[in-house]
Amino acid sequence: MKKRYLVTAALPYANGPLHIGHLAGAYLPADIYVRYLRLMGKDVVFVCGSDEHGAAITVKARKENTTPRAIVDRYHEILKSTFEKIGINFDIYHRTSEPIHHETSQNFFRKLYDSQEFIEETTEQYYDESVGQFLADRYITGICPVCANPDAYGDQCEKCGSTLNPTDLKEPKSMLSGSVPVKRPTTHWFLRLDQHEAWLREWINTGKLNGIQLHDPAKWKNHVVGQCNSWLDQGLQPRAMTRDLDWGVDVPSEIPGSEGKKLYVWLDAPIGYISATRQWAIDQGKDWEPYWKDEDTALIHFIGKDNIVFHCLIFPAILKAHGGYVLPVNVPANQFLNLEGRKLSTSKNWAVWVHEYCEEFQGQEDVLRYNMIRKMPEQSDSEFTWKGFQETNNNELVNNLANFVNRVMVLTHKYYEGKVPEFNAAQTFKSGWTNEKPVIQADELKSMKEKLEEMSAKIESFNLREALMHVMEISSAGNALLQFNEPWKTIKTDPEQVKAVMNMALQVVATLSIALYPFLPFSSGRLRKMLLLPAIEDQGELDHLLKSLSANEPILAAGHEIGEASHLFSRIPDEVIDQQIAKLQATDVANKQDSGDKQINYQPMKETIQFDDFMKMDIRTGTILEAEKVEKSKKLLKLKVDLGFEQRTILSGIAEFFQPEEVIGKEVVVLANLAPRVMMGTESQGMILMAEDPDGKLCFVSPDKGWPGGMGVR
Ligand code: B3M
Ligand code: ZN
Repeated sequence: MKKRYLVTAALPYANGPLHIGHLAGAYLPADIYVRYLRLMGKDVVFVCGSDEHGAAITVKARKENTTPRAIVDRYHEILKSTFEKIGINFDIYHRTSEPIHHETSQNFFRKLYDSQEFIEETTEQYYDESVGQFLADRYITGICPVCANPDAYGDQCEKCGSTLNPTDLKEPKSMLSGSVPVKRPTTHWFLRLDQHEAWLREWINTGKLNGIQLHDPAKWKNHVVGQCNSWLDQGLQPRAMTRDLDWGVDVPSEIPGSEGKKLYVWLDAPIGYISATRQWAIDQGKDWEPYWKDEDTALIHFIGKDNIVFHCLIFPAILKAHGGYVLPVNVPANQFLNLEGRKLSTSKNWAVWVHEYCEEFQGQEDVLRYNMIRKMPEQSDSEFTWKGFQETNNNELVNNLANFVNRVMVLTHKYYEGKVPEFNAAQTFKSGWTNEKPVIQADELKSMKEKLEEMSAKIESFNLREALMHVMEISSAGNALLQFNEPWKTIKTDPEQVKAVMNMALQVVATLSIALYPFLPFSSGRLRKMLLLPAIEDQGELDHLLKSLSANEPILAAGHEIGEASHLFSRIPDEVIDQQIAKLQATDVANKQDSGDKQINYQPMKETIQFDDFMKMDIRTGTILEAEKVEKSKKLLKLKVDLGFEQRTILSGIAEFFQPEEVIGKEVVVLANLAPRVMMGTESQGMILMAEDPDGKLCFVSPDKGWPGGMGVR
């Protein structure tokens, strides 16, 4: 392990509040990791802040008819207080509009300029003559060349996800005035990314730079390395590091041609991590430089998957070009969280807003944290549903954790007047881990220590969901300890054994009060209070606990007095969940009204059929293995579908709605005994079932993920 850690979480744009996708993507994983490092007694600085530049901000200001300054001031405050409420414990939450950040990023620019890392190039860019302004990529809309979406942006099509250049768009329009933009020459500074390609490729894939091992590539997530390599394989091109804008960090004025030019937001934003660290050091009377410059620092960036190339290729290239800075040892990016079957969307208000949650579910911050970890999109996209939220709370937090803690508290007060009972080390009882008889307390402490070590290993490899499950296993073992030994029955017949069992159960609660801290800090705090233990102070408490357990020392001494029991979690009733679902449905209705389709034209019902008619259909689950366009057909895709027991070729009329590469791997439902039919020269051996909306738009009807193929549907 390294001597010190600098952990960063992506700087959120100060153009909107925080939603659960942000939380699950970057902030919660970073917070868990940092809390864990502190429990292990490590030297850590955890920085974040608002990203207050770029088109994200100016577009929002224009929409709301106000200034960028007003927008960032408003959302910076909302973001900052939301992080506090949900327990994300940054050492500093900074802002890129602060003078210290402008200075830091200008110094970077100067250094790169002086060391000839830039080439100056004049290119043609879109210019809006009616407003007299060059157009940022986000200010140009037009038809997507890939999927024909009429509202694609100059940098990206949000419908098909393609990365675009403004000049790729068909029929481009300026968002500022609606007029057709013209091309005009403009000069910018481009970072020679092409010259950094070779070392980046080696560093990403082997962890080596100039023969020195800087990181272990086996610890990087596959999808992160995969995304980097796919960029590298396309060849890195010089990338403009400046923009024609009036909001952002000025290009240093002594540089000829700097007038009207601002730093590209993706140059200034990551440098924001450095400015934040500098400000933290000033506030704390510390030295910031070792955290960025000493080889014995582990720099770790927590981000969402849409930020991978910036943190794994472009920012490392900037750091290396500048010289003197460490490179990240890992960038454990997460994938995306979806909400009730759809992509989270700030503009469509399809989100659970964290500040609203904190208002409506006061005191239940950890329920959201727990759910976010259970659904954390660590390796692939995942999904949040309100029903799932309720079930997880009721089945896991209430039935397992809260029940266990409550039973231990109540019984300790009932039998021992709230004092940890003495126990005779030779007393045996049934193990909560295996139900084997007999064990002594030392065995149970050892099992618990092993679980904590598994938890640590999972956190260190960024498998936070599994890490939390290990903590919950400790709670389950505590429950089982009580269930197997039934102290409420044996209290009359074998009081000495009950003392041993209850003493052990209290050790489990005390252990949980530390092990839960990274994940559920509020509950950890409540547990510490209940046990009358000092609050966690980030002083290596877990490290000490592991040492005590290794030495077979109990955590709570016999005779220690505990406090009152209070409820950790309570059941969430249906009404609360229904309300949240209704809120989302209202959003949906509002969105539909906005887009004009006020009246839905439902298809008339077909005539009634008998059960036997239905039973004639052989409907099966399957998975699409291959997909290709059918020559000369606009509608058909040719699919190879795995039905488990055999593979079928099926022609499906979905080509207008899906690209072949989108449907590969899709789990589908197939009408399998439909008579084969030849279309465009190919025999189609079945039909994929799709849902159709009034406009004829199609969507898949899919079984649950991982459901086996070939299973009957009825
Ligand atoms: N603000 C993009 C985002 O919020 C950007 C991250 C900056 S991290 C240096 O997804
Ligand atoms: Zn598109």
